[in-house]
Amino acid sequence: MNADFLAHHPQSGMSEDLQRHYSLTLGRDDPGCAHFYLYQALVLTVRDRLVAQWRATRERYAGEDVKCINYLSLEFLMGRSLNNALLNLDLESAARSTLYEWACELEAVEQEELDAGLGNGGLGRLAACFLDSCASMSLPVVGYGLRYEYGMFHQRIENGYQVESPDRWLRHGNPWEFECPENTRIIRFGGRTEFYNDSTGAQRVRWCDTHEVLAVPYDLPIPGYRNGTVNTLRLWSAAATDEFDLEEFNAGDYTDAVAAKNEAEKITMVLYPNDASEQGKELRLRQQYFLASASLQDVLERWQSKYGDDFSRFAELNGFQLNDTHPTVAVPELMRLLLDEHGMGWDEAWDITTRTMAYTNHTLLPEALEVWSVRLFGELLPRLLEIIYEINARFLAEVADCWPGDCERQRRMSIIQEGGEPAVRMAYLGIVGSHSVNGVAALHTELLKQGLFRDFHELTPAKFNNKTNGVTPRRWLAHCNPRLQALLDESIGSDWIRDLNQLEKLAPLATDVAFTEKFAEVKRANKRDLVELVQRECGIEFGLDMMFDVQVKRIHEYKRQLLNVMHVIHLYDRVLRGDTVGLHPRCVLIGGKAAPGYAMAKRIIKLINNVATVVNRDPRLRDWLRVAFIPDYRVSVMEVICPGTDLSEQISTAGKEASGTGNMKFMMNGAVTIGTLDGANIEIRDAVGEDNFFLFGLTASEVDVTRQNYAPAAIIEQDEALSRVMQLLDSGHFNLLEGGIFEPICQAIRSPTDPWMTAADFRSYIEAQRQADASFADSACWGRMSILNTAYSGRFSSDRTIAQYRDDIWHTRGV
Ligand code: DL6
Repeated sequence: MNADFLAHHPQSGMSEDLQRHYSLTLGRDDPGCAHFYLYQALVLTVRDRLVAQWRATRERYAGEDVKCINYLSLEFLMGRSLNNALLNLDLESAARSTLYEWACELEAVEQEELDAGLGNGGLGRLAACFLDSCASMSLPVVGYGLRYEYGMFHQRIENGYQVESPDRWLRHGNPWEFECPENTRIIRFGGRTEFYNDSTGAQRVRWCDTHEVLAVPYDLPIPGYRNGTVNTLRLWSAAATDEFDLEEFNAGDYTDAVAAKNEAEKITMVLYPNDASEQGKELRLRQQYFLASASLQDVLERWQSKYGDDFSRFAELNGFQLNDTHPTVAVPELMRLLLDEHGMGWDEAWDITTRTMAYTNHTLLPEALEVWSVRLFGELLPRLLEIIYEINARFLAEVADCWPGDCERQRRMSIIQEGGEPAVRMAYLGIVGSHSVNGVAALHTELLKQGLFRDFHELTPAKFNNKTNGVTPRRWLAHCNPRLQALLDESIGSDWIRDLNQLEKLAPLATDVAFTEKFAEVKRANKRDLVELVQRECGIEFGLDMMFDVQVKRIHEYKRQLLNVMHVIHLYDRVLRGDTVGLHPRCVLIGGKAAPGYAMAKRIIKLINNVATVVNRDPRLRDWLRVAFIPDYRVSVMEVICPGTDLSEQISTAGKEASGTGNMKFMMNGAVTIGTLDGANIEIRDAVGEDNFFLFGLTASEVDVTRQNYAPAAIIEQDEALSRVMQLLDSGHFNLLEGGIFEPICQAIRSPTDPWMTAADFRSYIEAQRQADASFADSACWGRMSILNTAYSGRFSSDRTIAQYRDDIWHTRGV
C-alpha cells in the first residue's frame, strides 16, 4: 500500500498491517495474546497512517506562503497517544475489530501505554490541548519541547505520606517518536566573549571557549481531528558532542570522559517537579537555554534553506509563542543568533525579535516568576547577559523618555533587579521582547495589568490581551466519555466535536424527561467506572447514590485542599452529633501531587489521608461519608475521574489561580462547580448562569482589603462549626498516634498573615456545600444543572482559544 493511499484510506488494511508488525517488525510468533506486543503492533499500524498524512501535511504547508508558529514550552503533558490517534483518525472501530480477531479488547491494549508525563499540571496539559486544536484547525504550528528521560514522578501513599519514585517512561522505548539526527544542533555554554572585526571592518562579538552539547530532535506526530492534518511536536534530547572525549580517554582518564558525557546528557534527564516556584537551579537555566537555542536554530536553518540570507520576510512568516517565563531566554538568544551568526545590525535584529515573539503569563504568584542571578547567567551564558544588558539599557531609555526623572519607575521596570544579588527578571525580558503579552483568563489578565505588570501596561497597553484557556473536546469529552458522546450524537448530531458551541442545543433538553433520564444513566455508568478505580487504587468502597465530590489538581496551599478537608471534618462532626438534617451522603475524592520539597503541601496530603482513615473505618459514618485520596493523579486517571464527577471543587483563594483547566473538563462532563470567583471560574459561572454554580468566598479585591486586618482567631471563635473543626484538629483526633503532626497546619489557619485566608472563607464554603446537598437531593434539579453545565461549556474548547491566538496574536491561517 503506498503512502498516498494510506493517507486517504487509513481504515484499510489494518488487520494485515497489525499482523505484519506483530510478526515481522516485532519478531513475535506466538499467537498468544501478549497485550504489550499487541499494543506496540497497533501503534506501529496507526503510525504508518499518521506518517502518510504527516508527509502530505508538510507538503501542503511548504506549498503555501503561510506564517508558521513555533510554540516553545518546557512542558507538554501529553498523556497517552494511542486513544487520541484512533479517535482523530477515525480508526477506533477498525482497531476494535482487528483486535477482536486476536480475542483482545481495545481498552486492555490501551492500558499498556504509559502516560507521557512531561509536565507538572495545567500549563503542560494546556500546551497538549493547544497542539490538538492547532492540528484540528490545520494551523501550521510546531511544538518545541524537551524529551525528558524521566517525566513527572510517580506518587504512592505510604502511611498517609507521599512517596515519590522516578518515572522512567522511556524504559520500553517510545514507538511514537522519530529520531532526526540529521537535524542535530550544537548548544554552547560557558566560555567568554571577545571583539573582532568582520570582513567589512565592522566590530562584532565572538562567543568562544565554550562547552558544547548536542541537541538531538525526536519528532512526534500530532494528528488533527479527521482532517488529514498531522503536525509536529519536536522534543530535544541532550547528547555529548562525542560519545567520549577520545583525548581524555586515551590519556587514561576514562572516568572523566564518561563524566563529561553524563554532564551533557543530564540536561534533559529530568523534568523539574515544581509548578509554582523556581529554585534558581543552574540545570534548570541550562534546560531553558537548551530548548530556546535548539528551537531557534532549527527555525532559522529551515528559513535559510528556503530563503538564504534574506530575512526581510522572516517576521511576516514566523512567530514564537513563549509558554510562560520558562523559555523567555529565547528573546536574547534570537538576538544573538541574528547579530553574531547572521551579521545583522541591532535595530534590524530587534525589529525581527519583537515582531516574532509573544509571551503568555500563567501565574500571579510572585515566587513562580523566574529570576536568575546575574552571576549564574554570566557564567553560563556570558554573551546573552551582554545582550540583556543592552536590551535593558535601551528599554530604560524609553522609560526615561516617557516618564522623565522618574528613577523609581526605572528601577521598578528594569530587567535587572538590583538591591541584594543582582538578578535577571525573566518575565520582564519576555514583556520587553514581545509584541504580545497575554494572561489566561479575564480576571488574571486584569490583575496582571493592574498589579504585577502595571508599569508595563501603562507604557505599552496595546501589547496586553487576554486569551482564556480551553481544553480539547476530543480528549476531554469524546474520548474520555464515550457514553456521553453517543448520547450527544444521538440528540444533537456529531458536529459539536468540531464546534463545541453546538452543545447549547442541549439547553432545551435540560427539562426533557426522556433526555434527562438518559443523561443520568450516562453519569451513573461513569460513576461506576470511578468507583472501580477508587476501589482498585485505594481499597475504598462507596455507593453510586452518593454525591461524588472531587478535587484533583496539584496540591498547593492556594488551591486550598485544606479548606476541602476542613469541610470533611465538619461533616464528620455533624454526623457524629446526629445533625444530619439536609445532609446528602457524599464521597469526597481528592488527588494530586505535591512538589517533593514543599513540606506544607505534603503535610496536607497526610492530613487528607488520616482524615480518610478515621472517617472510613467508623461504621457510624458508613452511609454518610467516604473519603479517598487517589494516588498518582495523572492524565489517564483524570480521563476516568471527570466523567464520573458530580461536584467539581474549584476553591482557590480568589486572585491566585490564573485560570484552571480542570474546572473546564469537569463542566464539559456535566459536573456542577462549587467555586470562588477566581480564574476562569468567573467565566464558567457567567456561561452557565449563577443558578447552576455554587459560589462562595471573598472576591479578589475583598481578599486584598480583608488581608489588611485579618484576624482568623476571632473568626474561629465566632463560628461554632469552625471552632469544632479546629478543636478536632488541635486535639490530635486525626493524628493516628503521630503526635503534633498537624500543628503547623493549625498554626497556618490561625495566622493573621495566612495568605490563603482559609478561615475567612470557611463559613460561606460550608453554606454553599449545604446548597449543593439540597440541590443534589432533588434529582430533577441536579440533572438540569448538570445538563446545562455541559450545554454551556462550548466556550471552553481550546479550539476557541486557539482561534483567538490565531487571529489576534499569530495572524496566520489554516492550510
Ligand atoms: O494556563 C494554564 C495553567 C492555569 O490554568 C493555572 O491556573 C496556572 O496555575 C498554571 N500555571 C502554572 C505556572 N506556574 N504556576 N503556578 O503552572 O497554568
